[in-house]
Amino acid sequence: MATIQIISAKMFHVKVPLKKPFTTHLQSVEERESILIEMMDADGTIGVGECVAFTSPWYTEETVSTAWLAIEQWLMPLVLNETFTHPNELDHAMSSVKGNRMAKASLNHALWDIYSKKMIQPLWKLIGGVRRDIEAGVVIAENNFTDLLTKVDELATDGYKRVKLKISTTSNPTELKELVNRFPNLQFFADANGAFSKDSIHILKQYDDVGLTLIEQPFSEDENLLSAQVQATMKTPFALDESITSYSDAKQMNKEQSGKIIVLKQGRVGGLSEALKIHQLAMEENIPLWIGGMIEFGVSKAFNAAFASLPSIKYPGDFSSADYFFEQDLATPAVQVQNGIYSLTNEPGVGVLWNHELIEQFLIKKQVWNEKPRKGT
Ligand code: OSB
Ligand code: MG
Repeated sequence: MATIQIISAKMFHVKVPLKKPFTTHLQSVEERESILIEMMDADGTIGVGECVAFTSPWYTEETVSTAWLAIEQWLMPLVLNETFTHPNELDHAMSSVKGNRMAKASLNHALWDIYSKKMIQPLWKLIGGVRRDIEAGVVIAENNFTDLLTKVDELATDGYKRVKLKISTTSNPTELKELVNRFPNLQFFADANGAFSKDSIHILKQYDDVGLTLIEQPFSEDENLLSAQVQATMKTPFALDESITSYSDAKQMNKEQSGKIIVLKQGRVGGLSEALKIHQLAMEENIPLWIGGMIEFGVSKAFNAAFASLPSIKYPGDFSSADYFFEQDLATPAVQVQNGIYSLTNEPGVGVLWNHELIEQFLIKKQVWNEKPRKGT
């Protein structure tokens, strides 16, 4: 059994420009601000985490500022100088803090990384992964049809297995159908980020004949009953993203059939421990899962990829190469998608570390706890 005593930690607030803006009907992301976590245990084992909250609350309520505050004031004090034998014990300790799931996930991840290093196993094997090669999909935020065609063609040539497009009430289902027909070997997903409402159901229904594998989060996260009513009338399965913040939400989705598939994002559900509970449910109830992205750096991506090795993951996730959104990744080694495949590490742990030289270049602020490991205390 591993005994982990966290003796020091570091937290970095960084801001990195995107190669080009990522635009949805809700927000245009031009720079990615994130919180990066590093923890060390008494033996000197280092664990990494990444908080995927955005600068403003356009996707979920949490932001970089609220997550920083939550980690500094309430969460890190529950970790520092404490001893754990398993990462799930930290979740139990953190249950005294409501919500703040993305903040919690970043600490949960750092502890899982340390735990799997101490167990001398790659994280994906430790959690029960069954495959080392992960099929990669990619998200396109272009909406001009000619640009879309060029981009999809380029990505298909790169070997990506699946393309996800952002849609809203003003997108064009006829054009989308033409696009889908031109690439018979690619799977297409459409993500609405909750753009539809009871007044636009007739528009959503036009997407049923497009040939999409699934439609992601058609309605807002507080319209799950409406989602169930409309899902019953459409053949294209809905995959819920924003609606699923916990195991309990996943269970409810399955009972009410507000969606048929879950987009798993560990940050959104509070970390790997909660995500594994959802995976267990998915196994029992035969719910297909796939892994969503958050325009994240390599640490979050590596946790996503480890999760994607589990048996209930049925579709390619949002796994773009490290250089898709950014000039350089802040994690090392950078994620390499080759011919549409991301291959998992055989190293113990999650398999990546933060690149401190690069972090320095993009740093806004940092917080350090017990920098010098205390020996003999
Ligand atoms: O809704 O899936 C989403 C990016 C940021 C916030 C929300 C979402 C997204 C994406 C995935 O669509 C982008 C990626 O590949 O990282
Ligand atoms: Mg989504």
